[in-house]
Amino acid sequence: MEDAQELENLILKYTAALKTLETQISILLQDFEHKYNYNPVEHIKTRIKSYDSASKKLISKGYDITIKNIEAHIHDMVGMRIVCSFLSDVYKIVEIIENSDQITIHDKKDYITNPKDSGYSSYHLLVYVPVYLIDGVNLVEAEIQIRTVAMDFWASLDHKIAYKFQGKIPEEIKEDMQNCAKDIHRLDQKMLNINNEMQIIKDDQEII
Ligand code: 0O2
Repeated sequence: MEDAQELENLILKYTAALKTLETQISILLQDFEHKYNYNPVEHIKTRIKSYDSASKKLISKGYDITIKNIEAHIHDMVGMRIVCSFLSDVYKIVEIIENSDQITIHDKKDYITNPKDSGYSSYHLLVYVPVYLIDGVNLVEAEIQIRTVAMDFWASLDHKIAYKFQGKIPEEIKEDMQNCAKDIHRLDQKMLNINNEMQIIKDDQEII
């Protein structure tokens, strides 16, 4: 019973953290769009990790399933995914969040410069979100994944094809997925270059 109460308290904290993060990010992005007349974001998804998924992750990390272990060892209970248009937008968004006084970054994982062995590519920020409850301020961990639409396409399909599979994945399938990830990276570079070229053309032809 005590555990059920503890879990409810934790979920309340995570829900509050997610709402706070959504508000903070949305204000930062609105301000950016207003100042630079440019919206780097295609879409944003948020979620609180389910108890089942957190339990599986604890087991895979070698921990017992307890509320304390969820708090201590699952760093992405609160998750936000920002999907943007171009490669350069990923770094723009990282910079916007880095410059925000309200969100404290405690770790960064640049899986774009250094993709994971699977081919997975994305930029992760691990942040603390301040949540004000009646007993005071709590710093709640959250993970922000920032990636292009192309990276999101690969990651979403990989989630279904291979990532969650608990058996042995044949080497040729792993290689196929890595090659798809390389193709995705090439496409991202190409689309960025095309956009940069078009930007020059648009600037030249801008009617004053
Ligand atoms: P789900 O179901 O997407 O939430 P650590 O933070 O170091 O304790 P963690 O959390 O494994 O350990 O860190 P990591 O490796 O940075 O991965 C965090 C999340 O990135 C994963 O969360 C996935 O969402 C995503 N991810 C990482 N590697 C891959 C991959 O190879 N393929 C895909 N599709 N996604 C990946 P979860 O909880 O594992 O999964």
